[in-house]
Amino acid sequence: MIPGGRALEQVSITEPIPVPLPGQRDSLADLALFGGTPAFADTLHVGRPNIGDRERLMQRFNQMLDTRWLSNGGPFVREFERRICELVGVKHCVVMCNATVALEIVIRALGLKGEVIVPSFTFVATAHALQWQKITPVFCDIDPDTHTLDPRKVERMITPRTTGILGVHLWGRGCDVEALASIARRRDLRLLFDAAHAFGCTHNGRMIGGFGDAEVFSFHATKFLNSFEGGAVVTNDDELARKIRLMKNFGFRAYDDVGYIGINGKMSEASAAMGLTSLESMDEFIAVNLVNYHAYREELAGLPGVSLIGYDPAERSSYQYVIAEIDEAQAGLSRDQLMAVLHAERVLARRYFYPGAHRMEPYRSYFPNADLLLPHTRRVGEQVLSLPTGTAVDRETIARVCEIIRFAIAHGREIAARVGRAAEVPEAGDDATGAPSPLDDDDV
Ligand code: T4K
Repeated sequence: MIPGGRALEQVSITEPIPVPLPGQRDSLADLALFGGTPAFADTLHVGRPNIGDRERLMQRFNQMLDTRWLSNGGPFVREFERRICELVGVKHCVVMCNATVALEIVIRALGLKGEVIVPSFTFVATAHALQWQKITPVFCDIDPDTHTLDPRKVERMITPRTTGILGVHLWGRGCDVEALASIARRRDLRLLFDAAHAFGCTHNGRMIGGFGDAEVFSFHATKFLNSFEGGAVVTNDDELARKIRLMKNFGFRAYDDVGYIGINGKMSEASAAMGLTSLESMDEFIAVNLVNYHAYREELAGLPGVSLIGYDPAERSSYQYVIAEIDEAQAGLSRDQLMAVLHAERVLARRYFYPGAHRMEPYRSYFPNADLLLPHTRRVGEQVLSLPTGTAVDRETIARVCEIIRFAIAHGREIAARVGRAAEVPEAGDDATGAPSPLDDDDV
């Protein structure tokens, strides 16, 4: 229950149920990695969806079925777009089936081609949205403190083929928007932001969504505010919004009249119903995330080699990610070794965004030497660990997760010596997910 808030979905019995670690934790044998009983009976995931008012959602579903309006810009889609415009303070919002397609469409609508400068330290969809259209993602290093594009390095990556900059507001913290806007202005480039992590967040007091030529949100199930699958382009550019609206609907200008090539990027009414219902609980989701974030801070305070990324209290944030950075020299064990410990205990902490898009195919083959220009991407990618939060995680669960982390750090060097560097991260149980299937398409 959130202080002062409406009751959210109770954690169901299928959610992780903590069971006590057996015995004293001063023995390494108590760790599941070395044969002990896992701390959790069921896997604890990063990215468990937040579910708002279930009754209200069912009402909307019934209304949708009664009216038989299921897609193609129905009333829930229009209302969702209106509510996002109000919240973000932008003129236009076009909701879509997911953020990846939204990125692809806005990239095309902006006329980007040739090369676009983008961080490698992001979810691979950011790069794919370019490469899918045969635009070269030019991977630029990040600022190690903010984890977002380093504008000084962006400037150095510009070539005569560059048409745009695609910044990513990671973890809900804005990029250096002002510096990137100044570069884009001076060098006559388009400026676009992947704001998949930044819905409801501010940068220098202004809502993220109104920067650059356009910004793209994600409402994927794992985002703090979800529409099952979903995304949105927000912009203050009338002409761009008009174009995007047509492009996401096959290019139809009117019945039987197609103006140019388009695709099916539409959001369904069911998704919009979920999005609207989630919006109504947004403040509660954020309140839970904030409580969780502070609980992690408190539990991990003073631990050598473990720091949580911070948020400026003057900014609004969704606090949807709890990101720990593990400094091996101080912690005694590496991020991957700590993750192996956690996974064995069924805490499925994630290495977002390891190893960096440039070390995934096809980019690894296209740019085999990109690593040389991305030292901070590499280091941060090897240190960052995303910890479970959201409404499926309570204070007691966080205390137990942190207890494992504290124990692992206290025995860092011993664990490291036993596990070794090449240790495989064990599967977190039969419900573990996320192993991508190998690429079989070398066409893009
Ligand atoms: N740009 C950025 C910066 C992004 O982070 C993303 C998406 C995008 C663009 C593209 O947005 P979309 O096109 O997706 O709208 C997940 C999400 O699939 C992805 O949307 C998200 N970023 C990324 C950060 O995380 P994985 O590979 O971690 O997914 P997966 O299946 O491992 O799920 C994460 C955890 O959540 C799992 O441990 C299980 C749990 N889960 C997941 C789902 C879907 C649930 O408990 N219930 C669920 O329904 O990518």
